[in-house]
Amino acid sequence: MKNKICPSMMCADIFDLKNIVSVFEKTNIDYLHIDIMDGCFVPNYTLGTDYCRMLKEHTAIPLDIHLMINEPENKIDWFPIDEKDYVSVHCESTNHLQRALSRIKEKGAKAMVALNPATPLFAVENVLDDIDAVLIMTVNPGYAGQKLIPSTLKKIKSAREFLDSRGYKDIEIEVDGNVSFENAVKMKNAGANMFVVGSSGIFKKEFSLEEGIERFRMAVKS
Ligand code: S6P
Ligand code: MG
Repeated sequence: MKNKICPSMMCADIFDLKNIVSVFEKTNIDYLHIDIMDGCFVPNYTLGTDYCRMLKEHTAIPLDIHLMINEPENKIDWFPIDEKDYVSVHCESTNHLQRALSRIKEKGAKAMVALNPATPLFAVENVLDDIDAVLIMTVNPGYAGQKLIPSTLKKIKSAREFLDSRGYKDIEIEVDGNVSFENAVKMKNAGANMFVVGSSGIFKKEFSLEEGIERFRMAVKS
């Protein structure tokens, strides 16, 4: 499965956004990962619907919208999404997971279920026909700059085996949280192919964004 790089836009300097997005275009970044938080499902606020709209108007890079909000099924329409985009919903955030996923599909976008570190894999068992990817959170959602929860590496491996054994080899696995160069290699070996890269990956003072992307690509290259 193709490795995909999804920079976490909450880690991008908002005052330098134009340049950053232009680097992403030149380096063929796969998705822009946008964290949407509501202060209820997670204890923070980050980016919002207008931010998504502005990015969508400015660039053709597809969006990877990570909804960390309660009752996402009632809010899918708020986002500017089409068939190129991914939207993930947390199974812990709704009593109506299948409804949320089918609303994403109705808009033509790709649907992903996100799992908190403590949530078992079988939470996705009954929606495998409704999804294109599973997002394994490797930290508890809410903040950038956290440390990897080691047990999540095993969970990525189990997720790949779980999906393959049920005949869903095409369902992708995204990882989010402390995806450093070093951790990304372990995550990739465990079965992940979509990498959310933030402050511990490509956004560092020690090297340029271009260099960070190049180094990341080299790290996860088979
Ligand atoms: C966390 C959020 C993530 C972070 C990303 C930051 O709730 O979903 O997308 O923005 O993990 O990356 P890092 O390298 O600082 O952990
Ligand atoms: Mg995220």
